Amino acid sequence: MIRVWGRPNSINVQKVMWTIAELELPHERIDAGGAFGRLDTPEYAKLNPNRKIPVIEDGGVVIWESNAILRYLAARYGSGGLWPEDPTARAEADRWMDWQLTELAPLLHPIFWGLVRTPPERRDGEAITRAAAAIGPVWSILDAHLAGRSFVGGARLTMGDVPVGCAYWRYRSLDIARPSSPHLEAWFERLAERPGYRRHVMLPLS
Ligand SMILES: N[C@@H](CCC(=O)N[C@@H](CS)C(=O)NCC(=O)O)C(=O)O
Repeated sequence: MIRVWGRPNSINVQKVMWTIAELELPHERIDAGGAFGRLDTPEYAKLNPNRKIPVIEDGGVVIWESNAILRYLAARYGSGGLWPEDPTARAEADRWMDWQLTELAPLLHPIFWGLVRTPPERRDGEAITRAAAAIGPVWSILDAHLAGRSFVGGARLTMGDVPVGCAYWRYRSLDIARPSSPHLEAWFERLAERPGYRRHVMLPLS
C-alpha cells in the first residue's frame, strides 16, 4: 500500500495521483499542506525536510520531489509502459518532465497564483501579464513537438506526459490569451479520455 501525503488541488500531488491511477496501485492519500497544515510537525520534517508536498511512502521507501516520485513509480511498477525500457525512448519522455519544472513552472506559477489564489485587490497585474505573454511561445514548443505524435514520447502515454499534462489543464483553464495550439489540444483530448486524468487533474482550479 502506497501512502501519498498532499492535498488534491496541488499540481504536484495531482501528478502522483494520476500516475498511481494509471498504474492501478493500491494507495491511501492523506490531506496535507495548504489549509490542512501538518507540514510543520517534526514527524513531517522527517519525511520531507523541505516541508513540502507531495511525499510518498512505499514500504520503507520515502520519496519527495514530484518528478522523482513519478520516475520511481514508473520504473518500479510501469516498466515498458510509463517507463520506456529503451534509454533513448526514456530520455525523449523524461526531458519533458524537466522542461515542465524549469521552463513552464516559473511562468505558470505567477499566473496561477495571481489569478486563482490572490484576491483581485492584491494581484500584481503586470507580473501576470508579463508571464502570460511569455508562456505562450514556450507551450508552442510542445505544440510543434506533438505534430504527428500521440503523446510526448511517441505513440503511447509515458511518464513524460504527466507533468506537462497537469500543467496544461491549469494553463487552458486560466482566463488569459493563448496562441492557437491544435496539437496540444488534440493531445489534451487524448489525455481527457483517461479516467485518472479526469479524476485527479481535471478539477476546478483552486
Ligand atoms: N519541486 C517540488 C515542489 C513542491 C511544492 O512546492 N509543493 C507545494 C504544493 S504544489 C507545497 O508543498 N506547498 C506548501 C503547502 O501546500 O502548504 C515538487 O515538485 O514536489
